[in-house]
Amino acid sequence: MNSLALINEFLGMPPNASSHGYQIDHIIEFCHWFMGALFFGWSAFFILVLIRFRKRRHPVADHHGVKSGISTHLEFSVVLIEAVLLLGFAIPLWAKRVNEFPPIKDAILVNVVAQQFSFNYHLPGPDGQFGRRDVSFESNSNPLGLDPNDPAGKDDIATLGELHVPVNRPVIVELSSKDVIHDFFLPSMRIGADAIPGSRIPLWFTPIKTGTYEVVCAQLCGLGHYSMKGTLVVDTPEDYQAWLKERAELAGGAQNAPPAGAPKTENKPTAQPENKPAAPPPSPSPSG
Ligand SMILES: [Cu+2]
Repeated sequence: MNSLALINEFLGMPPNASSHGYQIDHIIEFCHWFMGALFFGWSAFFILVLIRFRKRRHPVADHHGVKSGISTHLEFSVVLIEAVLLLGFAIPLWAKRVNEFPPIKDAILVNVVAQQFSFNYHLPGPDGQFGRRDVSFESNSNPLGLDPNDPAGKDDIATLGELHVPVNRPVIVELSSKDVIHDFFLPSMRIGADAIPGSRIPLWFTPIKTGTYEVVCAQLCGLGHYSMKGTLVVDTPEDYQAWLKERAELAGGAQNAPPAGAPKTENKPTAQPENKPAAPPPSPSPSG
């Protein structure tokens, strides 16, 4: 990190830990310095105007104002430059990042299912196949709604609150929600997306540093929103295999039993959604 980038750290951004995060940090760093320059520029102009057009020097107002067209040309140029930046650079770069996914065979696939107020993680297990999920199977002991009759789901791994991924491998996440709009946000990975009920939203990132990182919900999703935090652990490949093995063993002996991830997570989910009405039903009130 160069010294110019210290402005991001000073303003509270956690250090980047993903392969694409440096590009995001550069643009944020540029914006911070640019906004700083604009702030000083406009402040100086404001002070200049206060002095130049003070009442003592101009006791009577001038009702004709500026005659030259220079401000119109300037404004038009600013609009043109901003349109080029947005349409020529920002949108194509964003589209590239959002549309071009890494090959699935190299990636770790995870389904993230958000609910009030925790994140469930669903991994395909050794067979590489996700088991079928259906809302009719959802219960406190089966928060993902895994179909117990689907053979592809027998070895699936389900955890709550804590996800492990190996370092230097792309992670492709498919995001969904069981109740309201949440947002799966990984500040250190410089990635996040809204989890919208009824939608499956893909996102991807490649962690490049081992460690333990915060996962937060970035949409105000209810009373327990503040507690909707999780952990992302980026492991070495060996540690990741050990974790997978441990989870697979737990899952193998735990069909129709409590979810594998429940006992060992750091954050405590406050409640399962079944027990917690999201909002009181609207009651008809007499009018007049
Ligand atoms: Cu949330």
